[in-house]
Amino acid sequence: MSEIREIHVPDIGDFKDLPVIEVLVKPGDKVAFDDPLLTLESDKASMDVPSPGAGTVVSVIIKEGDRVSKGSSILTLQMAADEAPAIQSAVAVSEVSIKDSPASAPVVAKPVAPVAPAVNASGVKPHASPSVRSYARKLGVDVSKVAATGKGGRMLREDVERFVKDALVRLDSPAPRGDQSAGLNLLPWPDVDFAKFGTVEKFALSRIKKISGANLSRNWVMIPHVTNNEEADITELEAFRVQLNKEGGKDAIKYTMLAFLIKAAVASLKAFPQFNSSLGSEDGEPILILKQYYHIGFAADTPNGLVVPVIRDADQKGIGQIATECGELARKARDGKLGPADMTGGTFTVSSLGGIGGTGFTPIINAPEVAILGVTRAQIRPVWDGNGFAPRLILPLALSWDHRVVDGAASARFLQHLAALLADFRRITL
Ligand code: CAO
Repeated sequence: MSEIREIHVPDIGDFKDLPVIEVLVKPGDKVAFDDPLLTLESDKASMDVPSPGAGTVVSVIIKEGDRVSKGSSILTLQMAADEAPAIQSAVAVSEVSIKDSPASAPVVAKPVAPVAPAVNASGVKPHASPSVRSYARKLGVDVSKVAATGKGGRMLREDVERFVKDALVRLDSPAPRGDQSAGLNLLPWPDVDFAKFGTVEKFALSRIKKISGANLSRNWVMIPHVTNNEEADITELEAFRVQLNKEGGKDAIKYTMLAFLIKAAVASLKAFPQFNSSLGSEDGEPILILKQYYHIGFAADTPNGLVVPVIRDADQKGIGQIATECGELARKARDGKLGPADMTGGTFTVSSLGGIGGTGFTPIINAPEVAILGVTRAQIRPVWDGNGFAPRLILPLALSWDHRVVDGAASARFLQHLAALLADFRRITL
């Protein structure tokens, strides 16, 4: 025996006429008790309305953009007869909780962008549709541990799949790269209602920011980073670059400092091959994989976030070709047109903030690479030449390196070598 029941918005405290920002179910979906049916947004937080019972959605009455208050019709649900009492108890629960705290469960509030683990650590339910929850249940995945990357922090089927894949990779990864979960046992992320302290605006993170953020966090936490600093006198090199650009005709190449840096980085990697490597493992033993190719990534700032396109076989290319390819890849990056092939296989990265400014920074290693060169703005400085001070153009360099693979002495030598090449580019031919 089953019966069809109309489900209504429960008591949502003092809130009235709240906009529906997302409907999470469609006719035919099976929902369990407490699965979220729709998301409402108040001026303080967004909140999920949970299902008061288990059943199959027959029809959805509400749509995105509608405004609702207590008692508004949401949908009709076909329920087993013995589910009917659950409806009453669920509404009763929501009334109590809402009165206690208008921004908490069971109408689940999300005052901050809900990247799932951080939010869940603070006790807020993950934001996933019934079908995603049921998929996760089928795979034995605890949704509270899955990082959500969908619109508005919603959990996608792909998030569950990524979680499973990562878990399998962790199982397969033996000791050298350590405990992949890092076992940090950290405090939960502070769950602050910022709107309590002043006006705020909320924005979803771009796809690039979500992906690069997750990668940067892992790299920062798992790699023992050290950064060495050095200065290169690029007075002559800059004069040469300016001269080359002056000589060029209408369709001439624009020689950039970045292209010279990539070429000099390749020569330094050849002299110090451990900087062009990755950690790996074979038969359960840690190994170092030295690469005999030189694919150099460069950080490119785009309106949607940071990306790292890769110049392939930079050792086999002239500075003009490198400059041209960097220009093309940077344009593609800004237009959001980089494909996976443009961004994979890098062996070392150059991150140049020289065109923007700064005197130094600590770049984060782009794993599985083991080092990254950070460059900031060159400035004219008085440099003692033995007789007096001469104005010289000095370029600050920062090299972050993985202390599991290289050490401070090697890094200081690498930077000295690089600085010497930049100071006198003829050395690159030696
Ligand atoms: N010192 C002084 N001036 C510099 C310089 C330096 N180190 N590097 C570049 N400049 C100058 C250039 O000469 C250029 O001037 P001209 O047009 O007169 O020649 C001007 O700054 C602009 O350069 P640019 O930054 O547009 O070009 P680029 O080739 O140096 O850099 C790119 C290209 C893609 C690296 C850059 O656009 C970019 O995205 N940089 C940001 C990278 C980043 O975000 N890194 C941080 C990662 S960690 O979050």
